[in-house]
Amino acid sequence: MKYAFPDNFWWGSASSALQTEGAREGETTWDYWFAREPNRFHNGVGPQQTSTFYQHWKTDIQLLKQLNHNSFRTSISWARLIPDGIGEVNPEAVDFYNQVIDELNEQGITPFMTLFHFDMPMAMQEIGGWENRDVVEAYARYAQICFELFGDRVLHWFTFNEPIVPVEGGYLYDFHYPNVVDFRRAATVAYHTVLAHAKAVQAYRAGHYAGEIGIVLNLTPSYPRSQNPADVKAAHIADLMFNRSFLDPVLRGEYPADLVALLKAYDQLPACKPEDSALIAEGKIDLLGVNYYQPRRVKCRDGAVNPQAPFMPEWFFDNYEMPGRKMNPYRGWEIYAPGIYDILVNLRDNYGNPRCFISENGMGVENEQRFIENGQINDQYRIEFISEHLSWLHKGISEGCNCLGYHMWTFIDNWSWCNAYKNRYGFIQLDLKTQQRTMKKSGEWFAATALNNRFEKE
Ligand code: BGP
Repeated sequence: MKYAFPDNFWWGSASSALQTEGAREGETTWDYWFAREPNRFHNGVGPQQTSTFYQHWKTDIQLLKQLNHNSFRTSISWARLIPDGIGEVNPEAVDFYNQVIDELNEQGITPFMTLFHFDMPMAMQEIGGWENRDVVEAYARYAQICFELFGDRVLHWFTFNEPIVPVEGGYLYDFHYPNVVDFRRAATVAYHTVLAHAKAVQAYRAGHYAGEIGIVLNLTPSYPRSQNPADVKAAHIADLMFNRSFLDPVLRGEYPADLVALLKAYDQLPACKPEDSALIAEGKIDLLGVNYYQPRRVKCRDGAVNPQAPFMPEWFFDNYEMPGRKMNPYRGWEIYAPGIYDILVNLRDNYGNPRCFISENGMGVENEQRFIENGQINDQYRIEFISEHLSWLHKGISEGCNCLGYHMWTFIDNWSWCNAYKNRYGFIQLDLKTQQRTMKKSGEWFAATALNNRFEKE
């Protein structure tokens, strides 16, 4: 089968500031947490040990070129640009981002910029992070500064990357700082993130910049175990909590009524101000980035809830291990390529078919050295993973879905939060000690696919 993609389809990859750049003046929650609990990080490797993009940005952009990228997403580090979150702008950071943006543009690689990719300045966390509305204001100022500094040359902005993840990690499931387990605080963090997003969109519109603004969401389609109404209801609630809690505000300008009713019934709603709903309505986006890694499979709960246990999303469903599911054992995530199509169809049918693109998709694999042949990692599994997902994406486009591109996570193996360098995702292998970069087989495959704007698969 031949799969050809529309003209000007975006081929590229995504990364983030904290995961690639290396140390900076402004401390983030990650630096702070790592200094106190290094054991939380795989092999005790912290956010200082990255793929050194701060030093090697120029040659790394050459590698993007070799991969035939026409677009590339990274993020601006709030803590690098404004070390204490709210005060002076660091001129060295301005120079750095100017150089990166200019070089990308010169090389014909369209820069896509995220404003917040899990990297809260520690000074902002010290005053409560997203629980504090002052941090929402500080973020809005930071966003405005970025638009003013770089908005003439960056035409695709994203307010947040996967904003549900800091909510889950930091306030429900203990895999991000500040390691709180408290649903109401989690809901407050999510709510204030949506307000911060809307304020950034408002500022962008007010500035009449030339480009467009959106958000990147990790959408995990919720599949019920069966069509039994109890299973269907469980999947619906999981969808409300993990997808629609952000998807509806940014595309429809309001929260789903049944999500609000559910949280109200359990006394978990965050404090709202009367003017918030008008602001949220102004946060509607131009472009949606979809990160897709895995589906969510759920069933109704088998047992009763322990009334002493903290209120959790899992009060309403159990996770379901579907027999025969295909797993990525290293990351523990199911691989299910049709999910990408289901997401696009849902956007087409229920959200007015917004402009969107796949902003992350990928496969983290441990110990890839064992696949080295003649000095190169032969990651056939990654080529299969990508081509499977691309074939479903192609089907979505052929049925009218407004999907404009495909970005992989990621271009060079990078630091992955608590997993550090356990699982590798890159098109390019990184030797952490020597910082040597070597293209993997998948990099060559992707470069050819991007160049031809098509690929073939049996
Ligand atoms: C996404 C994040 C990325 C990246 C990727 C891989 O959720 O946007 O920052 O890290 O997942 O996941 P992980 O690093 O957890 O294996």
